[in-house]
Amino acid sequence: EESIEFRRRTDLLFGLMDQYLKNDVFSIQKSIVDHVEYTVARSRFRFDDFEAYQATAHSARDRLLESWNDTQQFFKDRNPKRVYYFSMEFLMGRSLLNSLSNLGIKDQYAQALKQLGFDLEVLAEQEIDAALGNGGLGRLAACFLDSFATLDLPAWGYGLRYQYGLFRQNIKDGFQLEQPDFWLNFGNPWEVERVHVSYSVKFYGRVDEEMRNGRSVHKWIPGEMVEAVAYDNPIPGYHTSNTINLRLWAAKPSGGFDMEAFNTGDYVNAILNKQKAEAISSILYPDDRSYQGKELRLKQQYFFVSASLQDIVRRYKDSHSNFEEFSNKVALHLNDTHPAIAVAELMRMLIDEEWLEWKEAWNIVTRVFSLTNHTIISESFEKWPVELMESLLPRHLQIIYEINRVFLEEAKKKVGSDFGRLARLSIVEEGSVKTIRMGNLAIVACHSINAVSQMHANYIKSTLLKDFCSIWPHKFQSKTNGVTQRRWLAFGNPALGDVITKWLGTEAWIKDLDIVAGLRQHASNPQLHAEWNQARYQNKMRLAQHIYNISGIRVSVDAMFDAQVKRIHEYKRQFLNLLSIIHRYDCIKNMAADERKRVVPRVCIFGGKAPPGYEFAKKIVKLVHAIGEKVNNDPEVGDLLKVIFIPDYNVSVAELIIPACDLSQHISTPGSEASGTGNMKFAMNGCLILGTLDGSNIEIRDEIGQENMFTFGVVVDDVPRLRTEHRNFQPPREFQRVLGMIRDGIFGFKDYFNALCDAVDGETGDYYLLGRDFLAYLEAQASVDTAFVDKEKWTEMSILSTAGSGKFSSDRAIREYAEQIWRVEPCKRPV
Ligand code: F58
Repeated sequence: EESIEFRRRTDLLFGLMDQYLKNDVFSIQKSIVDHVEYTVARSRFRFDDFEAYQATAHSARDRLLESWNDTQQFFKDRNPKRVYYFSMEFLMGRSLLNSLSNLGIKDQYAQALKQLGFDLEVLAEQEIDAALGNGGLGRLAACFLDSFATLDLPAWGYGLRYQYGLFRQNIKDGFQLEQPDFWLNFGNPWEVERVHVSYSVKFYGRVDEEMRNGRSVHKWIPGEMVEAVAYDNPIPGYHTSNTINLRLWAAKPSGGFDMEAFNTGDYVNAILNKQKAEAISSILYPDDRSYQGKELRLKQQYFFVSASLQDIVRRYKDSHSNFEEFSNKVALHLNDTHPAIAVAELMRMLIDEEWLEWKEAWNIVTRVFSLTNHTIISESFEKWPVELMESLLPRHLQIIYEINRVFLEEAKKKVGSDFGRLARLSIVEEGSVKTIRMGNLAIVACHSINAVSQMHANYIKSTLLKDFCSIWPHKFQSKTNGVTQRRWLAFGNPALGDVITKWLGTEAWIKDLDIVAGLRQHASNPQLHAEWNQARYQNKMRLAQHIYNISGIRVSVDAMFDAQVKRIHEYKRQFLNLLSIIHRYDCIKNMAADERKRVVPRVCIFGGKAPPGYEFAKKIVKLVHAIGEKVNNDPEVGDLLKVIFIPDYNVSVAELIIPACDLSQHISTPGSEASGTGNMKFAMNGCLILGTLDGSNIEIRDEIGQENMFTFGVVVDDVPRLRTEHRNFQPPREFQRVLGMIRDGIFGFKDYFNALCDAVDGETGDYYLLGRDFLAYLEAQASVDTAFVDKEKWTEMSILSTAGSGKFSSDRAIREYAEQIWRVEPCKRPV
């Protein structure tokens, strides 16, 4: 009887949903209008752009969910080895156009909306960016998700659902003001709340030890419990029916906790305490360069790691009765050391909850974990005070001590009694404050640790990771970063994308970027030049309009658009760029009128957020504005030079700027940028690069050719020596002159910028070597000007830039990770 009933229900369900939603224009229109009425609850006859966006997003979401459900079912049936990407940050940006384009239904949506009186591109602007990341690291994670899905890999992302993403940057009188990012205020159609997928996460308390069957058993009695609730974000692949998942955790008060407080009458305080739980997933920490030891950050890290591991172990146990197959079925990747507590948590789960022996558990842990390191600066390695760890995660501290004890024993066999070395290798740092080095913990446990560019790999192997490298050389490798050409070229720059497709005779480059090399054979074709420049011209017009809208400044699209857009940091040397702009201004002012006719007009564009507590960076923001104020209003200068700051740089602003620039600058002091990924986005879009020999600039040069970009400056091997020789170095006259102009108050705010000048010519020494590089930089800038005047040559270089960018697709990067680190294979759902 039961089976008859089951059949009846299945038939009914099958009849009701016998096929996927239809994607013809009429069906799409109907679904949008239905959502206007039933989801947004507006009249189908009257809805504005925002409501139209919401309805369109919900209609797209329906289609994503179909694909998501079936992909997940397919993975479940096939049960392949899966990779889980753990990251504290996912800088996703907007989803509407990306989802529709990946699903291959953008044109139908555009048409459907047009007939309803709406423009899809305009509606897309209504979406608030999902800014759950600071910069390169978070955006890399987002590009990787796109590649996972497109390459059909059985992968999931795991992270935190922050209620406040990265702060919004408002500019008032040229100063940066940070405003909260209320990104969830009007709902988020791109996520699905899974109230039934939730796990308890424990904090504080004590550990009891008892003997059971001759074995000592640890029991963690928590002092606080918080519920982690899953929010799933479907991530569609391009030209595939696979849609993967980004699962983000939100903190909610735990139901079963502290009932006593209610009963003892402390009703109000009990509720207030519960609300505190939600603080865990409330805010993304803005990049403050060095680790700060904030308890809430460690709580965030443990919270998302614990929930994710519980979820993964539960899924594994659905189809396995023991842990023998775990490392053949699961790969866990740590995006930097932020989720490194996962190492101790998985040990704890396997030993205390699954009753494995230490050795068995460690065997599993060391097979499943791998790590990417994204930094060169040792201060960014997180260290947690032992005292904090002992109070928040008492059981984990015990486990970490044991891991360390066993490891140091091993290490002694290799390095003998070189105690200095052992102290550097140790997971525990004995200083005035005893700390746990999360980097060391991760390195000890991971089977693979990778850098993000070749140069980064070489550099850290001989510095930061030297001691580890000497005992475990096989663990270290390099995986050069990449970016998704779908968001950053095909969808973000459709005008140029169409030209590329036409000349290659195929759209296949959207899935296989190496194919763009085929443009090389046409690089000097005048017809291609005309189409190439026409596309780029359109993009420049769009950016010029945006600049006018935000600043009231009209810029000439015939001028060179020169951008430096990225987080603001001393090592990225925005200050060097500003000093050269002052030099240019000074030269123009001192020229005779007929000489000025030979000046190549430039629009210097800056964008980027300064970390809120970083005074130097905040002064840079102000200095850009101060220089702009002076230069942009100088009638003698006119169109020859404009200095523009585009506020609130984020993914969608980047999508507007990158396709429109002629030149982009990546001028960090060699040995300070691990890789950089902005350079790849610009190069792909045919924008020429002015850069130092740092991070992935070097590989870009190798791919697109030295003759197609502009490089300058000191080389990494000389940097340490030059730093020590600072006292004997006399900075060039030109350098001193421009600093003098700032100090003299030519740009106003006299004295306010002294700290910037002191950092490069004061007693402390010019750590980032601006003075050393200044003349070489000016020379490089002069060759940029010369090249720009030769339009044909410039266009050819631009085409060759795109043609040489095949390597910098995140598809290449992810394929390498999958084959060489995770050993996972595609699992493609049939159409
Ligand atoms: C960046 N790191 C590197 N960190 O600086 C950049 O060279 C590289 O291309 C990129 O990673 C991707 O590999 C980075 O963005 C952060 O944002 C940290 C987040 C946590 C707080 C400290 C900064």
